[in-house]
Amino acid sequence: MTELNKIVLKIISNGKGILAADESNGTMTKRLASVNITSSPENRLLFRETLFSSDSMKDCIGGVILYDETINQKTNYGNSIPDLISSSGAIPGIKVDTGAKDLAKSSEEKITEGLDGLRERLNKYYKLGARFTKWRGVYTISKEYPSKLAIHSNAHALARYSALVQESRMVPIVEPEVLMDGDHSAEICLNKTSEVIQKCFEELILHKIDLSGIILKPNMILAGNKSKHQISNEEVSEKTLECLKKSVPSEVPGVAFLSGGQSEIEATENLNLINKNNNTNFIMTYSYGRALQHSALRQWSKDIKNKEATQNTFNHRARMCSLASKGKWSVELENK
Ligand code: 5MM
Repeated sequence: MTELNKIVLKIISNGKGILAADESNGTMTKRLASVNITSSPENRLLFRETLFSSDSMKDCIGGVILYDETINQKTNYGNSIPDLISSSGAIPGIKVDTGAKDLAKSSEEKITEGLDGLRERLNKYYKLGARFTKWRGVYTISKEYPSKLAIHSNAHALARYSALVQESRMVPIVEPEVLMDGDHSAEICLNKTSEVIQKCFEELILHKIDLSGIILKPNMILAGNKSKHQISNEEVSEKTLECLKKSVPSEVPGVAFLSGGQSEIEATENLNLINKNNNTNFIMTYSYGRALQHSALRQWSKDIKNKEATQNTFNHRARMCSLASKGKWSVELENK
């Protein structure tokens, strides 16, 4: 077993998943504004350290993805954020892309940037304690999109990023996110997501990536959020499994889904069914941002000093996701 593969398994095995707390300041400002809290470095830190010191971190969270500001912050108790995360047994990770920008010659689509100077930034993050990283490519579905150009150029960037990360002895999370925005059918989402993931692996293989040392972070297969033809949770799990079976090489140890705008319950229930029906060798778990933090953020906004109430809310959500990653979640447990 390689060092990279060991890191992967530590993050995603045994009912653990990833807390995606890597919102850039712009996104975090929107999240905080939605609950009437001012977005300051102090408030962003307070919310995040409240989550990172929760009990469920030990059993349910194998890795936390951080944003540059957070990985450099010290907690209100004086230790560093990576040390706080490591003290629960979880691994600190870092978002290293610098965002999705307009794609030249197809300006309604996006290309993720951040390759310039990446090797140097990775060395710095390794010294701060990071052992895995994240890079997200974003794709939209419409009549003409995603274009071949967007599919190819984002896959190329994800592969170049992954090579630099593995060279720096860290695990790359490869996140191609096909957005749920639109009125497309689930069948179109299945076809487009499969095409996107297959191109990513073509490029990853070309760039000599050790596939046992990556985590794939894809979207689930859903109908567009404006489609009149929504599918059942059972169908989401079947189509998601179909997509991954035909698109992901067997050397990949596991998949950690993004929630992508699903509600907390939807994201939990769909993951649960994926695991119940899992007929692959891949570990299937979560790397949720909104679907782990939404209720906790609302609770926190009621009284930002009430650590216990926020942690209770977060613990429940993390425990439900952990059960789902083993196919053991139920409505009864959810409502207990
Ligand atoms: C936490 O949000 C991340 C996006 O941050 P920016 O847009 O501010 O860069 C995002 O990449 C996230 O990690 C994944 O999309 C998963 O989050 P969700 O909320 O979709 O589970």
